[in-house]
Amino acid sequence: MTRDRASSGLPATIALGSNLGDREAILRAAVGELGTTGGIVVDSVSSLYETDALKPDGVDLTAPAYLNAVMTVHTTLDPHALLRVLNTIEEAHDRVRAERWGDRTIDLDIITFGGLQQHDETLTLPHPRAYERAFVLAPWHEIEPNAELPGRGPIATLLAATYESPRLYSRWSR
Ligand code: A4P
Ligand code: MG
Repeated sequence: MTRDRASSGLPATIALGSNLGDREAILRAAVGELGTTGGIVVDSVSSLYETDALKPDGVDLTAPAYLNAVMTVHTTLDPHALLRVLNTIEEAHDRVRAERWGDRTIDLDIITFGGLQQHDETLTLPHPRAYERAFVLAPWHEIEPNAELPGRGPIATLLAATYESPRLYSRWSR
């Protein structure tokens, strides 16, 4: 897929997270794998940020810290096909689903897909919890400061309302 052909697709925002294994190597590999997938062109990748693990009961400082990042792409895939690609990459990196928000080698979420707002049993767009998560909003803001989350507004405003402070871990370099 050439850049021109995929650029005729829709923009999407993808969040990456890892708190098990060689977190940085896993996230860098996943970005590479997405970039070589037909129908996807990577536009931009944020720095890596280290963030405290958020569990259903709140921040868990005893759990391994996450590395989080956000990337923007253009894709000619439909949203469910993009989710299947993300799930395949997660499985290739030994993602185990044992508990909700459990520790994981990798999590790949679709944050936005064009301006779509939709919900079915496998996919909710935009991601329903992105609006309140500094570990999504801070890296996204780094690469797209004027972005808006459909139905929620400017991400700069949303980020200012969060309490956590993601720590810059390493800049992205290809
Ligand atoms: N699904 C629905 N919508 C989407 C979407 N937009 N993108 C479905 C991706 N998946 C979507 O996800 C559960 C189901 O969500 C999937 O079957 C998919 O069809 P999962 O990856 O299997 O499990 P999960 O990630 O544990 O569930 P959940 O509720 O999506 O978790 P979240 O909200 O993504 O939170 N703390 C830090 N510091 N950093 C993190 O990155 N991530 C989580 C996961 C918790 N705490 C964290 C972090
Ligand atoms: Mg997920």
